[in-house]
Amino acid sequence: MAEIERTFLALKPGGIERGLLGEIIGRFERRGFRFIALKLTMVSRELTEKHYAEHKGKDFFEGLVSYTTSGPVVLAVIEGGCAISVAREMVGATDPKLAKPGAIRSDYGIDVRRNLIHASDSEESAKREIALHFPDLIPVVPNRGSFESKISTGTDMNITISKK
Ligand code: IDP
Ligand code: MG
Repeated sequence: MAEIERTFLALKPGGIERGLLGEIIGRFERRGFRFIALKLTMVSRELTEKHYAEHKGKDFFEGLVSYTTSGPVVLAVIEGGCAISVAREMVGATDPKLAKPGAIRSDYGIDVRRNLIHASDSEESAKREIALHFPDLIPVVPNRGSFESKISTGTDMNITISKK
C-alpha cells in the first residue's frame, strides 16, 4: 500500500485572480487526497522569504517574492498515498512550457513565475513548509483514522500525537 504522507500546496496569486481556485483544488480532491488544512490569506514578505529561502541570492528571487506577496494565496495541507511525489507530478515542471499536458502548470500556465501553484519537493520540505504556514496543526502519524486538530486530540484512536 502507498505510504500515507502529507504535503503542502500554495495556489499563487495568479491562479486565484483568474478564478482557477475551485478547478485546481478539485483536482486534488478528485484524485483522492484529503484536505487537512486550508486558508485564503496574504503572506508577508518575511514569511515568503523564509518559505523560499533556498532561492535567496538568485536573479529571480526578488520577482518571486514580489509576485507571491502581490495578492491573496490559498495555502493547504493535503494527505494521501505518496502525496509528496504525486502532488509534484500533478503540478508539473517549474516552467509551464516544459510541463507535460495534464499537469496543472501545463494546462493553465505559460509563464515560469506565474506558474500557478507550489507543492513541496521532498519530505523534509513538506515538514518545514507545513510547520511554517500551519504552526498550529498537530502532526499525527497519518493513516490511522487521522483527522486531527487542536480540538480533536485523537486519544480515542490510540495514535501518536506530538506537538512541535
Ligand atoms: P518549483 O516551484 O517547481 O519547486 P523552484 O526551482 O523551487 O521550482 O522555484 C521556485 C519558484 O520560483 C518557481 O515555482 C517559479 O515560480 C520561480 N522561478 C523558478 N525559476 C525561475 C526563473 O528562472 N525565472 C522566474 N521565476 C522562476
Ligand atoms: Mg521548489
